[in-house]
Amino acid sequence: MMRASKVAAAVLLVLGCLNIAHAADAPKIELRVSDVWDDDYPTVRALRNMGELLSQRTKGRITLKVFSGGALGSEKETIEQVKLGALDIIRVNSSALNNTCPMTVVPALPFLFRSIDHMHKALDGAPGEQILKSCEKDGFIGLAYYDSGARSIYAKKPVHSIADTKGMKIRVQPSDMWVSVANAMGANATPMPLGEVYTGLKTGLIDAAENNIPSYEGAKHFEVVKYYSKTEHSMAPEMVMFSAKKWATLSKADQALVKEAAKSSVIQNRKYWADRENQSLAKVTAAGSIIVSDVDKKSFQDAMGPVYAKFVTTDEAKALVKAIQDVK
Ligand code: GTR
Repeated sequence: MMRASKVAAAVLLVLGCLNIAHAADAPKIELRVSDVWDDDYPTVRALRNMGELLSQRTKGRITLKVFSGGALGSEKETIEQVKLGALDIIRVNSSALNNTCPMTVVPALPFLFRSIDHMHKALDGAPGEQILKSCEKDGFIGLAYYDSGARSIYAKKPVHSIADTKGMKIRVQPSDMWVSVANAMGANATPMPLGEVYTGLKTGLIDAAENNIPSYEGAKHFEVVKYYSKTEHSMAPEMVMFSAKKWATLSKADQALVKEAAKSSVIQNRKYWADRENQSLAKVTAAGSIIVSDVDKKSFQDAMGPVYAKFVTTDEAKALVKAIQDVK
């Protein structure tokens, strides 16, 4: 017995050494990730956490290089790079993927989620996984969702009901679904990248935009338009997506490490997000922004039928919408 266990221990020791030697020999992997936001934004902070965790768990073998502030291009441009395998990871809003991975339309749909809590439950559960998985055929391995709160309209005038958005030139994200949302509001949709919105508002090319408070603040749009009206028409989440081309070159064990690190950064992201929402609100109100809470949301919600009719057409999309609505 003694002898057998000694032999087993010796075998384990040798195997262990081989394993360490293997890990030490394995080539270092530097993954590049892009985000349009600056270093202090909740999404970028969470990506850094993901990177720290990866390098801790691999003793520096896998690292994450974060390109913040849109250094590698707009969301549309970096989505293309990831598809081609020229860039490893992107953190973009789900809406930016709408035209590329059709199922990402669902979590961006107007008035789909009843609350932030409902959104978290749906995305943490089976519907969220299904959407991430659906993008594989389009060239992306979905890793995680980050928070993005609720999106509302901001303009030079208050918006109390859908009557106020009639004829407004609203900037939307480059997504056919979003053009349809603005049209359903009676507005003229102007799709453009985030980086052009400040000038667009300043020059009058557009009258309005829509986003969450941290984006309204972070992109300095509050300096140009003062009325932020809480239409809360969408809770389109942020998504962290890995290039399927690059993914195929990683070992199964490394794939699992990357997935785990991304998932665990979600927890930090939610804390950063809650803090940032408060800070951004304080900053914009101190600068003179007026938050309009007296909004007839129902007038907007009632007008969204055509959006659902146009974009929730397949059995898969219909079932997904229902599965999300059924999440308690
Ligand atoms: C923000 C999001 C960005 C970008 C932006 C936009 O909320 O964090 O990734 O998609 O919205 O409206 O373009």
